[in-house]
Amino acid sequence: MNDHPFPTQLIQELRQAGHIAILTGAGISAESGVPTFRDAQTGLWARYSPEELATPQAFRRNPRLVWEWYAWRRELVAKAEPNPGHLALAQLEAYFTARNGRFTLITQNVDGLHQRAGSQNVIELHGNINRTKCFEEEVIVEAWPPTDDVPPACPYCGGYLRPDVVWFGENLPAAALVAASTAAQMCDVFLSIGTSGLVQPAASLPYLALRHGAVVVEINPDETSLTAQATYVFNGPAGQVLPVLWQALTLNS
Ligand code: BJW
Repeated sequence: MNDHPFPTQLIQELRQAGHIAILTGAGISAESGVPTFRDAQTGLWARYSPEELATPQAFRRNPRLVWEWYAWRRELVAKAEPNPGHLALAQLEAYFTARNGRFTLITQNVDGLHQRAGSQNVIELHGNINRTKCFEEEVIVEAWPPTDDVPPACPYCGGYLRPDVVWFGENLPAAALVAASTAAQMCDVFLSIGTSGLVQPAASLPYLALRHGAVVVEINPDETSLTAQATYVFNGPAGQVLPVLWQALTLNS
């Protein structure tokens, strides 16, 4: 008898997989204290929705407001620690790569917590909040002279600086999107973890995997549009489900 909640068939499919692809969203960082996007926001930012702040139009309209929203989030992320869900994914990567399997971790998150947990092969679809670029020329800017200007000015062209993240209406980094789509098409098992599946093109990746014959697993306490189509669904927080999945996988293997 199993002392874990996972079907034996799923454990076998995972053990036999040559390539595992994972898509994560804000839900995996929720247990680290990083608020998700579509939950009510708190405090100073309760009046705004991400759709009103995470666009180039919002930045043009009020660059100070948008810069300060990201400065607040950058601080929050700096204080956050990877949780057992992030750590279990890093362990899974080590487990599969040690067996010559391929493991592709695709994240929509900009918080860098997967890398801090030890994950090596991370595709960041929506950029990283800890990098800064020029709003005008899009070049990455590592440092700028101390200033009271908010946002600070680009030291090369004088334009505004902005976070190196992907806003609504902007293209995703081309190489990241190609790598993510290829992984979705090539993998044997695809895990969709902690994402509402509302934002394209990331939301299409599990369906691409399904169309190419992969086993698709969803881990999320809430239902999403993927739930009805996923091969296996685990309704629970990633920080609880993933460590148990890792244990089940490595038991007697
Ligand atoms: C837990 C949990 C726990 C809670 N454990 N789970 C096709 C059709 C319609 C529209 C479009 C389309 N193609 C493109 C678009 C336009 C647009 C789009 O998708 N709009 C939709 C809103 C309809 N997409 C774009 O503009 C993209 N660009 C693009 O496609 O360029 C070409 C193009 C442009 C225009 C037209 C056509 C083509 C860019 C998208 C950029 C998204 N950027 C953001 C902000 C990043 C920077 C920042 O962080 O500020 O990315 S928006 C925000 O949403 C962020 C996230 O990565 C993304 C996804 O959110 P996520 O991760 O799913 O979070 P939530 O909060 O929604 O869900 C959390 C989930 O966790 C929930 O389900 C909870 O239940 C769960 N959960 N606790 C596990 N403990």
